Amino acid sequence: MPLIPKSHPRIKSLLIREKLVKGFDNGLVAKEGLLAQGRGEAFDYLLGEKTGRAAMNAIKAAAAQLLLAKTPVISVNGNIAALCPRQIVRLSKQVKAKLEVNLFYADEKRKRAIIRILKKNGANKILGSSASSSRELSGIDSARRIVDKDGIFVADVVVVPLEDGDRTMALRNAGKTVITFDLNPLSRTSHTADITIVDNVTRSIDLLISDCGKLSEKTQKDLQKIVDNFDNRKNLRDNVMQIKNNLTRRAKIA
Ligand code: PTJ
Repeated sequence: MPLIPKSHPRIKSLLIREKLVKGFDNGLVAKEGLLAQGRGEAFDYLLGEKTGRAAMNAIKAAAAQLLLAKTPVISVNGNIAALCPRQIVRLSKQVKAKLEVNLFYADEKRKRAIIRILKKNGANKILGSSASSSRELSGIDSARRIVDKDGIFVADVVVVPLEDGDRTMALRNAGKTVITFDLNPLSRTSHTADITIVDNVTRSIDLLISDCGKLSEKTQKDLQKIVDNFDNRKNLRDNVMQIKNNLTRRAKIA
């Protein structure tokens, strides 16, 4: 008998949680990563556990921005490696983005496990493990400041899923365009990034891959128009309204 019956009404959420627990057991996820997942789950619940219109708009803008990028990099942490390694590798190939492992809770053993899982899912080269090519981002004290000279250090666009506010700010200050996935529309990261996808990364990563495919035939001018028409502040407000409307509806039926 499986521990989580298929008939459970919250099966999807419980299976995502299982991925994190398995990722922790396999040395990919930091202990704190389990807590981050819990925080994300709470916001996901308030958002209605679906990809809303605001998130769809952010996904489209992110796809356009990635297709316009010259030197894009996807930053991979423990939670992402556990939740969606196959999709992250697929996205990197689709938009020719480099992959770089960058951890908040620095741990060489965990970094090696993350590199292994990315390779198992088809990645050829993963940056972030060579001491000789490391450089420091200024403006942050955490281990996230250590980046690769051929990756995040020279990137024009950086995708930082489940990020902390300090590095998002440091990346912005270094002149980079930042795309993030963050279920919390109130977080510092959400407000500091150029494009914030307020959605569970496990849902929106496939939609981002799909939008990158759909937009790949567009001209640079058309792609730039999509990016220019996107307003992150407004999009975050729309996400907060989505939560407010959900709560209002629930308050009526509670
Ligand atoms: O592997 P490491 O050492 O780099 O550490 C990674 C974590 C995630 C532990 C680290 O970056 C961290 O402490 O993150 P936070 O600040 O706890 O979480 C970042 C944001 O991610 C929070 O606002 C959460 O709501 C959000 N979040 C959590 N799970 C998801 C999520 N957003 C989208 N999809 C999720 N599945």
